[in-house]
Amino acid sequence: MSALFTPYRLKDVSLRNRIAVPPMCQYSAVDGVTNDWHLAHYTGLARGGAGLVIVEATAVSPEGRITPGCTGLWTDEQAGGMARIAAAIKSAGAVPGIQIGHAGRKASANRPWEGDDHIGEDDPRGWETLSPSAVAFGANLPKVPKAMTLEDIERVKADFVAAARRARDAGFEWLELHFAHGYLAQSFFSVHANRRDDRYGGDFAGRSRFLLETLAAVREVWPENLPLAARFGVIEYDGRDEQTLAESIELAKEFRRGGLDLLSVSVGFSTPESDIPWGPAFLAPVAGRVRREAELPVASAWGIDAPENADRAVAEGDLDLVMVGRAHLADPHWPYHAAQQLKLERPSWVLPAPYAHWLERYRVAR
Ligand code: FNR
Ligand code: 531
Repeated sequence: MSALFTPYRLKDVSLRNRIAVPPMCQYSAVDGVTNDWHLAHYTGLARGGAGLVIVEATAVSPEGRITPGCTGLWTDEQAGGMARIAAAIKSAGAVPGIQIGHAGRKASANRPWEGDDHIGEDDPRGWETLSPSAVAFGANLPKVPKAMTLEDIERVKADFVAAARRARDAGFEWLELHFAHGYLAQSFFSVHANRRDDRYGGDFAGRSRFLLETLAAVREVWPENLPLAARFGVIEYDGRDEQTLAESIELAKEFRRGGLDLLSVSVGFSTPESDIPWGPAFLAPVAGRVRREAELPVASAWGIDAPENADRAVAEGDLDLVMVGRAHLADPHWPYHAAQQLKLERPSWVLPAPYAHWLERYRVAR
């Protein structure tokens, strides 16, 4: 029996298998509103057989968008578009999830295929960015952010809560807080970005405070019976890795005590001065360590696109869920093809019934 195709239950939500599509920005929205592209894209991914499909990083406020093309959840019109997407994902048999976040000092950028750099100072498409301190990321993102006041902090936490309410009302059954990838929340935790000398900076407790308070505020409005997850970069690969990982595991324990149901373990991306050991499934053992030491269910991504590696990560207890990102863009039916490769007895049944019946005896030559 394949571990990857074992159903998974968290709170009142049941996934048909351990495969999740991680959030992947499409940079294709206008004023944060989704369109036919998003509907087609997410429907196709859900139809491919994954248990969970998480909609892309969706900004809690206009200045929290990475690019002008990012989706948002600060208006009811945006929520209406998202409700159609949640329903479409569900109709294809996957659980609809969404990631909400704030891009912090990495906001106000051009789309990846249009430069992936900060929008120029004189360009009217750009906006002022926010971060714990007035320290730029550097490299392709040189813009110096505004250091957030205490009022800014309160407002952004309230924006997270409002977006979580809209996600709930739009029909999403899984919420992921984007606390990773060098965006606002990760910046509060990171010594590379946070130079504050008030209660939101300094020691471990100070640098954790924004994340824990945001979690607590969202937990108040997100239904108790539905999973609340967070994506967090537990390691930076900046030469301080053992120390960062030890702190991250302590934070993961605090997340658990604060009502988090699952941690999506990722990389911090808080500094351009990192040396990431890109390679197949390079983060899975790190995620396994977090899972065991923090005693929290985990998901993780990064190059886990060979079905055998995905299956092993679950079987050996490193991951509860395997996030398969770019491989899903190349092949939206990745789960079906993985089921074939792992020699499941009836791989077709990974797909929704209207497809599965007709493919029962049909094996695509690969
Ligand atoms: C991403 N990634 C990403 N991560 C995230 O937390 N929120 C997001 O919205 C996005 N957006 C995004 C867009 C695109 C086009 C890519 C390729 C990636 C990271 C993604 O979720 C995943 O972690 C990585 O792609 C690594 O997993 P794979 O692709 O190696 O399976
Ligand atoms: C990070 C990434 C780095 C290298 C390869 C793939 C992905 N992501 C982070 C994303 C945006 C796109 C780049 C988010 O978390 C929103």
